[in-house]
Amino acid sequence: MKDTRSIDPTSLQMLKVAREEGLETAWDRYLAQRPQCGFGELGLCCRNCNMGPCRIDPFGDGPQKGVCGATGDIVVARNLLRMIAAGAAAHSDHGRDVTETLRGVAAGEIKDYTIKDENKLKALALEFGISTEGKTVQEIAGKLAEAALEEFGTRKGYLQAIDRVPSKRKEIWGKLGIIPRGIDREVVEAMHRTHFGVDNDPANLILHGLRCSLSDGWGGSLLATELSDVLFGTPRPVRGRSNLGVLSKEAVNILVHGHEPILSEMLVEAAKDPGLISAARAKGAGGINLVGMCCTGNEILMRHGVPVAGNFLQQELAVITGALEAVVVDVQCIMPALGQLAACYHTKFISTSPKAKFPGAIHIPFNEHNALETAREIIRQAIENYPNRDKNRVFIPEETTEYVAGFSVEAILSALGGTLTPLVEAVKNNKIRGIAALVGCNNPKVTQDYNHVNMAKALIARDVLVIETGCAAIASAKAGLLLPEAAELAGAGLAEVCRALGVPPVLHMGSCVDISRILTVAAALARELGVDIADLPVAGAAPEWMSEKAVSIGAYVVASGIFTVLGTVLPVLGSNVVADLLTRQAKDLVGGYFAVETDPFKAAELIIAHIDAKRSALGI
Ligand code: CUV
Ligand code: SF4
Repeated sequence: MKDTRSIDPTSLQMLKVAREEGLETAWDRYLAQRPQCGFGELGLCCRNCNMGPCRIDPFGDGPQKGVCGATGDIVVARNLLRMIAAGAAAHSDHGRDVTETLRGVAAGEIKDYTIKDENKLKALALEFGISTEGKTVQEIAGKLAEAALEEFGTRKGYLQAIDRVPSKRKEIWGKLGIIPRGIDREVVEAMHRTHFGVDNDPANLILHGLRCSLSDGWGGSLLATELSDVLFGTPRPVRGRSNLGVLSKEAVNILVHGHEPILSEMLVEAAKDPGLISAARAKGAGGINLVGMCCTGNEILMRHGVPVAGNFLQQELAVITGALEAVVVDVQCIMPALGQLAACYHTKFISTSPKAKFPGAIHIPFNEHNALETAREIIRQAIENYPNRDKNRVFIPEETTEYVAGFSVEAILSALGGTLTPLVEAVKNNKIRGIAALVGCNNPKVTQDYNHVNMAKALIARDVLVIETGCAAIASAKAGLLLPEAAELAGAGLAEVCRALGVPPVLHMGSCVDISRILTVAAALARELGVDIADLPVAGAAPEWMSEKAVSIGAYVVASGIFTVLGTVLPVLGSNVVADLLTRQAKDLVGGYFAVETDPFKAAELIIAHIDAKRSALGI
């Protein structure tokens, strides 16, 4: 029987090994959870106070109200707002850590990082109204970091990057009262409103959800991206290799998994240390092989072309190769299962963030102040561990696929010769039909990568330029869609543009926080055309999403005016009111709205229909 858990050949091979070895993975645990709780699936279960837990009967036979009188609509809306708040908090706290690092570097307290992109620093300073004249780079960085930290609790009443959007968009947000006032504030208010006995109006709750998500997209995530570029360099097109085959039989394999480039950048640096490389050789290894996974993988593949071992559902599979000396993690998307699994091998599972500890992990606290030394220590431990590798238990799949990544906004502009005009022209004359942003995770509810890859292929074949981030982009890397040669899979118009520019039809724009790059491009395109973001032939999709961060992303993309297709069902179907708000009324309120479509081919059709409608409304 065909194994439908993944379309990735390496995943399928590793799942076989897992079965032979009697090891469980997320797929097994997912099966064990089935059937999953119907109340939870519909969003109808509430634990917000201790008169509960309460659940609302979706069939109308059982209770229709919680102990407090909350209806299904209220419960669903509150639960959704909490998901958005958690997602926004995760992205924004990442943004805060990057901002704090910039502040420390500027103050001379943090010595292991430098400022790699002075131009970007100055451009951002200008945006924040900081004069650069007569100031040193350190001084500008200090002022910018202060201004950025201020965004988290700003009293000026709106976030700086809101100025990037066309005025029409700002008006829409203003009228609805959803201009985010401060990053932390919106998350705190979401928690307040969902506390017992506060906001019990579904529409009011959802509107605040949009505001909270905007503080992520145009706030926390945006700062994470922009200030990471300042500190670590703005990505440029770079070639690398992807999939589990990037693990080496001979070298010390270190997998870095999680999200913040603060850790991964230093590991990249330390892995080049000649002293450590000879230490690895002294242990009989061929060298040090640092590889990435998930979004931290995206961060270092965007900036350094570091090999990426896989996306979300491959984290356990990487351990099962038996070839990992260490899995090093910081925050987000790290399965707690890794501890027990690593213990079945010689693999050391190393946690580094005070915010994220795991059973079975060795904790090596990483902070910006002793970053390089800690990174070296982590690599040393991995090297020490190399002789413990049981060569008889090593199985590394052979497949690797090359990718070209690194498409920051700046890189796209420079590929276009400095302005967006050629892109706008290509859209106007229908060589490019429109643009679709495919983002988000893997989820064992979906055959791994099946939705990502098939949607991307279906879209490029119809001349839709696809831009990607996160695990979606890694799926495309593995499928060979991030290569300029993939232009042959594109429609004639898109293929012509790709060949002329030497770019792939699917552009990798980075990690999940880098969806802020996508927002920036969308805003700039709208300005160039003199229209609102909602008028653009542009759509979004999260074909295999699983995390609360993805919910926040979906919400800010929709709130920014962009139609978005979800490939797994959002837990809101227990409320017609909330479902209708998200999939219909949102269109009139903010221009963007959600659709749910689990079939990637049908999802692509939805996007194409949307793009075509927007084209004819623009008269192009
Ligand atoms: Ni942040 S959020 S599984 S790593 S994209 Fe990948 Fe991306 Fe989802 Fe996580
Ligand atoms: Fe039940 Fe209302 Fe308490 Fe929720 S807030 S647990 S619905 S009583």
